[in-house]
Amino acid sequence: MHFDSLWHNFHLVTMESGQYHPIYDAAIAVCDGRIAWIGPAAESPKSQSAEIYDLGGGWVSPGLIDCHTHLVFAGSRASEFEQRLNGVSYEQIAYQGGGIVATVKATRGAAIEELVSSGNRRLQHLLQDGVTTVEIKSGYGLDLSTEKTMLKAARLLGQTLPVRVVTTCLAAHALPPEFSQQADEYIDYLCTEVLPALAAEQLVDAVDGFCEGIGFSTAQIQRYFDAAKLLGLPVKLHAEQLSSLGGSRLAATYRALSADHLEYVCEDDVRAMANAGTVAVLLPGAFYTLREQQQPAIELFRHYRVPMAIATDLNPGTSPVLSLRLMMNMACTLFDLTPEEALAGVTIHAAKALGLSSSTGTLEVGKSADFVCWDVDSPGELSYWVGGQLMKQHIYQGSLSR
Ligand code: DI6
Ligand code: FE
Repeated sequence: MHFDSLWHNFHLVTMESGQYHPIYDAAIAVCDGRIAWIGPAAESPKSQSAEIYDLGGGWVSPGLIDCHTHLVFAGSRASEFEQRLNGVSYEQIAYQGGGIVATVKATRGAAIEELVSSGNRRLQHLLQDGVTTVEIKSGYGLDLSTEKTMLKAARLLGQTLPVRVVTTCLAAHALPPEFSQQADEYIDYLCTEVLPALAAEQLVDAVDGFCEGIGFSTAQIQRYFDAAKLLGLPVKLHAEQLSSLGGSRLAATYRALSADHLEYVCEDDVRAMANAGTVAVLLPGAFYTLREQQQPAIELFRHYRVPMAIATDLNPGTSPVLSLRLMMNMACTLFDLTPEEALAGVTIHAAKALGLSSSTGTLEVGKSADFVCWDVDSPGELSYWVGGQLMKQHIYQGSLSR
């Protein structure tokens, strides 16, 4: 059997079918960046020419997948956090030009190099925490040229760092000032100009919107999704975050990859998601930052077998989160997921939420050799420890990155 490298001296979890499926004293053989063989080290294949890597103990998991981030943006909203905790109200902050509008303004004024370098700094934190695949959304440009720049910045990050970057166009995120009071006209502009132009340059892997009272209505999202469908692009949706509008049900009718947030989801929504194979993406960082009280309906997702993914939602307003492992912990503590469900949520189910089930998310022969070796004595510790640096080695497409 031919292979390029053989990795050994660890236990591993494959996460096949969303369960640990542990293999003790395991080994992985890699050929052309993919897993060529996996099993107990005692049975591992031999090759004269292969490079041998001893990982020095610990547990190996599939590389983690952060399937929902807004990590490309300019400016900072840290001062708003300080202001709010010093008693300044949201309304006053918005009146002073703060909030999402502030990020749009800063992002429109930024050169692509600036977006790449600040995005790079944030992405480094995720990599330190075991991420080998990340989704990055646009949505702070809200005009064709800036949305394009954001997506190009995201693609550049994927070309320079040891991580697979999946891009999402989130042009229906908020209403830009030049379309004030004209949400329908803005949606027309997205459908006729923005989406076709971005798709033509192959900058978009999926299309996302913000379906909310303070975002866009289901009727507006429907038109936007129709335009995405015509271009052959898969969709996903920020839905049921602050109120129950039926966005997740609508997304399911488009066979959406995922519906995200979902604190206010109802049983009909969950049933529709189950029938469509739509993944529920849980974002405990936004739940925590907003001090939300309403919990997503975990029991319903379990009952209808809707796969649950977990992501950071890394964004400057509602989720300034730089650790996916912290989100696993919060999903357990705040939403009652088990550590095994939490790990499935950042591996196999997150891969499904990105349409990448055939290439990553589990440790199986034929999949990309994306894996992480952790300094832990059991896989449940990945959800147990709060903070700290547990990653020992990061392997992306069969190469050791750190
Ligand atoms: N939901 C949110 O809570 C954020 N975006 C979204 O779709 C807000 C993003 C921000 O405040 O910058
Ligand atoms: Fe988001």
